[in-house]
Amino acid sequence: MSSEANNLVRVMSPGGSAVGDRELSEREATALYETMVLARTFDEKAISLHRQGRIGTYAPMRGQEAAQVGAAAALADSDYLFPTYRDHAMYVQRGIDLREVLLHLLGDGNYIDREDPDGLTTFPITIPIATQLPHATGIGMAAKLKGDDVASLVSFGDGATSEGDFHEGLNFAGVFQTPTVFFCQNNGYAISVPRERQTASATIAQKANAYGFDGVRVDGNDVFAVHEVVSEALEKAKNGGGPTLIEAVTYRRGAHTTTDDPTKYRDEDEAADWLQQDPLDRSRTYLEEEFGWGEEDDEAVQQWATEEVARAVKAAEEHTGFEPEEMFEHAYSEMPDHLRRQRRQLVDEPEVHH
Ligand SMILES: Cc1ncc(C[n+]2csc(CCOP(=O)(O)OP(=O)(O)O)c2C)c(N)n1
Ligand SMILES: [Mg+2]
Repeated sequence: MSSEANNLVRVMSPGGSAVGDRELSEREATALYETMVLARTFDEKAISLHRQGRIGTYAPMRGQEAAQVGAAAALADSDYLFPTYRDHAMYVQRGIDLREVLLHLLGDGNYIDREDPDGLTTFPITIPIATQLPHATGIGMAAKLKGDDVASLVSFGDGATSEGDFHEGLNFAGVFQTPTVFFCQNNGYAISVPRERQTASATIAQKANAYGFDGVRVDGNDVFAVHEVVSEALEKAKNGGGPTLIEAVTYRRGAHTTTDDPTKYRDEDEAADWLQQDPLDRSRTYLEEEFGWGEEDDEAVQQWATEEVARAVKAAEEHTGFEPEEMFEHAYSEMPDHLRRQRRQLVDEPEVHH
């Protein structure tokens, strides 16, 4: 069965720039674009900081800004977000200080608000693939039992759909109708493995059929379309309609991480084709046509983004407060004995353990 023949799979705006049923205001549309510019500026800076040896390995998101910003912008502050190691644009949209994101890349911290860890709604990144899916289902289940008017959104890649945790997360969500949005960024690759080698399914969205809920396939380089379908899925989840699987079709323009070389396994023409679908170019064209957006507007946004990123880098590099024993915090409400012991050893004998 092809994706188009599957009536649970809806293809939004292939190649176009649909805004969906509800028109976004000029302010809303511009804000999405501005956030994408900030995210890309951060991405470029992070790559050069890695090249200079100032941060550790970094996973670039160039090309995926629309998917990440569009999805995160649809969330209410009280909704839960479970991102991956590539989702820095989601953090940007969520209003997490870029200094905090950089501190993590410097080896200090995990974006958890130290003042208010109990108020956590934006979770730290997960590097083990797909482990965050059952978490998002579980927290959705808890919200449902408590009667809270919130949903959870979990982001993951095409490669994550081959993991057992993907099945467990979606199966449980379908059976218990949890208010969870499964947001897959199909960026064409899992490191060097192309999407065609990942699954024999025609689409990722159609996998939702097997779990008894809706799958939606959306143009992941159209920030407005992504925002629209994620908003609909969140609304449905909060109204008791259960989970949705969204496949945002996009492309990882850069390397898997700063330690990867995609020229070893990827065709240059393919990347050139996707360049025509650049999410920033597309939404800028929309702003130009709809709202008379001009070159000066764009320069002002770029300047703001450059300054914001420079401020964050300076603040992060000035930070000297790293306490190694903090790695034991935030995992348990009551720290288990074995961790208490390890923490004490680290504090008492730093010369042995640091
Ligand atoms: C459980 C687990 N297995 C393997 C890895 C190694 N690994 C890191 S990234 C990655 C590919 C993931 O691809 P995808 O889900 O498509 O996400 P993308 O990197 O494209 O954003 C793999 C296999 C891992 N981190 N965790
Ligand atoms: Mg991928």
